[in-house]
Order: sequence, then C-alpha cells, then structure tokens
Amino acid sequence: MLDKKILVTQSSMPPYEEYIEAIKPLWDSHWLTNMGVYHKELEKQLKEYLDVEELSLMVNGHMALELAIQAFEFPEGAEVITTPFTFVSTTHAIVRNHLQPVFCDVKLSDGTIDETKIEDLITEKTVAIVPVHVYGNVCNVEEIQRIADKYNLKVIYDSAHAFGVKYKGRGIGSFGDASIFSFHATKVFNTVEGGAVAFSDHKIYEKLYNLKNFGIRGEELVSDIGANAKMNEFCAIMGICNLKHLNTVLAGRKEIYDFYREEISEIDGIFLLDENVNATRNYAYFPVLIKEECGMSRDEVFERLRENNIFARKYFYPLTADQACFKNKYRGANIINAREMAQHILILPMYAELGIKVAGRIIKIIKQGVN
Ligand code: T4K
Repeated sequence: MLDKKILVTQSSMPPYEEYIEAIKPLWDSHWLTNMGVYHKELEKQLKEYLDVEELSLMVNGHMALELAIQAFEFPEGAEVITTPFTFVSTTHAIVRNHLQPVFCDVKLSDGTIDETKIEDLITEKTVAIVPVHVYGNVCNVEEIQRIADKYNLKVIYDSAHAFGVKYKGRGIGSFGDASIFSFHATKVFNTVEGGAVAFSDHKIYEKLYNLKNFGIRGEELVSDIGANAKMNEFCAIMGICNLKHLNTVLAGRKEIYDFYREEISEIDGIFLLDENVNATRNYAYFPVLIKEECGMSRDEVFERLRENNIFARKYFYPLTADQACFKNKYRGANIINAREMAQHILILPMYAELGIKVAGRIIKIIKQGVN
C-alpha cells in the first residue's frame, strides 16, 4: 500500500513566493474584486492563450454556463438538447434557466454527444444544443454546426474540460455561439475557482458583463436579473501565475498520459477512448473503460485501488439524467451508450507531479487483479 493517499488529481500551484509577490500590490490598491486590473489582465492573456475573439471571466465554470445560456434569452420552457454523460453542472445550468434538457445519447468511442441522434430530438420547442467536450475530447463540431444552422439553433459548448485544446488549428472555444471553460482547482489550469465564457459576438460581452454584476448598468439602473459571478483579484492573480507555468504542467501530465496509454493498451478488457487526430490534447483526465472480460468489474478495480490508498473516480456515474433531482422528469432518446459508459468508466489519477513511479504502482495494482 502507498503511504500517501493518491487522489484523482492535485491542484497545480505556482511557487509560493511568486504568488505572494504577485498579490502584494493589492495591499496598496485595496481593490479586491469587481473587474479590477488583474481581472482585465487575465481576460486579455486568456483570450490570446485560448485563441478566441472574446472572453468574459467568471467566478466558476458553472456560473459561466448558467449566464452564457441566460445571455441568449431563450423563452421559458424551451428545449435544449444535451448529454447526460457529464458533471451535473451542465444539466443544472439548463434547468436553472427554466429550460428543459432533452437527453441525447453519446458515442462509445469518446463519450461526446452522438451527433447522428440529435436531429431526431428536435421539436418546434428546441432552441439550443449544449454539447460537452468531455475529458477534452472534441465533439463533432462541424456536424453540430450544420444541424444548428439547418434548424436555427444556438450552440453553447460546455468546454469545462477542454482548456487549451485546438481543433484543426483553431481554439476550441471559437466553435459554436459560445463555449465555457472551468478554472476550478481540479482543472489543468486553475484560478482556485474560476471560469470563462468564450464567444465571437461583442454584444454578448456587454450582456455577460452586465449579468455577472447583478444586471447593473449604471449607478441607478439595473436592466437585467443578473447574478454575482465576478472573479476576484486573488483568483485572477493565481491564474496569471499559473499560466506562466502551464507548459511545465502540461509536460508533466503528458508523461503520465503516454505511460498510462502504453500500459493500459496491453491489458485485455480495459479500453482507452479514441483520440481525435485533428485535435490537440490537454491531458486533463485519464478515462478508461473497464469491461468484465478483464476479470474484474469497474467497481472491483475501483475498490482494489482504494484498498491501496488510490482514489480513482467514476466521472460520470450516475448519469445526470438518473440523479434524484432529474430522474424521469425530462424527455430524451434511448441513452443506451451513455448508460454503458457510466457503468464502465474509471478515471485514473492524473496530475503533473504524480510521477511515473506512482503511475507504475497504479498500473501494477490493476494488472495484479486482472486475468
Ligand atoms: N461542466 C463540466 C463538464 C464539469 O466537469 C464541471 C466541473 C463544470 C461544468 C463546472 O465547473 P466549475 O463550476 O466546477 O468550475 C470536481 C470539481 O469540483 C468540478 O470542477 C469538476 N467539474 C468535477 C468533474 O470534479 P468533485 O466533487 O469530484 O471534487 P472533489 O472535491 O471530490 O475533488 C476531486 C479531487 O481533486 C480531490 O480528490 C483532490 C483534488 N483537489 C480537490 C480540491 C477541491 C485538489 O487537489 N485541490 C482542491 O482544492 O468535483
């Protein structure tokens, strides 16, 4: 057994002194939040890094999605086609906007929405599609856009996992009408808590600026029913510092990722998800599908790792459609592949400082349990 608990991930942090030095100016300015100078600076840097035309920083990825949906002013009760194989935030953001999620199945190959099943779910009430680039795997953006254009639907991508991913040389946040990112502590790039909406229409920037600050337009005018979703200056500075070290973080993750891929591909009954050759990777997660033919069920592998102080996770089991708050409430296709994935998915520990030695231990424990 490993002495230290190995969790599914570990937040990347800049050197302590670097962050302390970077936050010193706040003791002079006393300006801690409400779109301060570091908020503006991080927005600028991320726009460039993510290769998107416009970007609005948010307090977290969830509020980014909730407000991105709100910004399009869909009529109450309208339908939004989405995937149940995701973090519950995606479905919450739709329902909290008084819209109806319609669950579409996913592809077994990579867990993204099955674009061939979207059209069958469209009705006169459909207004948008909210697909998820789950684990950083890129959805079929071309086909989704074709469908959206044909039926005049908006596309809002949940790109919470896809920070920095490029597809055919373009920033992933430049597809669709908007894309949201999460900068939560568990993500490849973090601002402690944080997120952003990327888009190309400047009108959306004004709208989101407004919505993230209570809908306040001026000292005496509140024009929209907004929220408080502003990123504070301590978080923005964390982001500026972390961005400087991102290449090192990605290199550390890549080493683990390549090692795992090689080792897992040798195990019969444990499967990797497909990699899109036209997309870059950010090594955000390491998902595997564990089938009984390997000699253990997913839950047995999960427990075996736990007994050895290794805390893998079942992202995303149960499906959001099966969670107590949503069960049997919404329409959807037969989400058979999503159920199959949820039943077999396991996310192995993945972070820059994990180290090949510990990754090797994890693989050894799995191999000892299989046929
Ligand atoms: N859309 C999608 C598709 C998402 O996956 C998410 C979030 C969102 C939207 C919403 O974005 P945010 O509003 O969160 O920005 C975690 C994260 O909290 C969540 O951000 C993430 N997805 C989800 C997939 O995973 P939990 O409940 O599993 O987190 P927790 O506390 O169990 O942490 C997991 C591991 O991370 C720990 O075992 C250790 C490590 N960790 C955790 C924290 C909190 C750290 O190293 N440092 C930390 O500060 O949800």
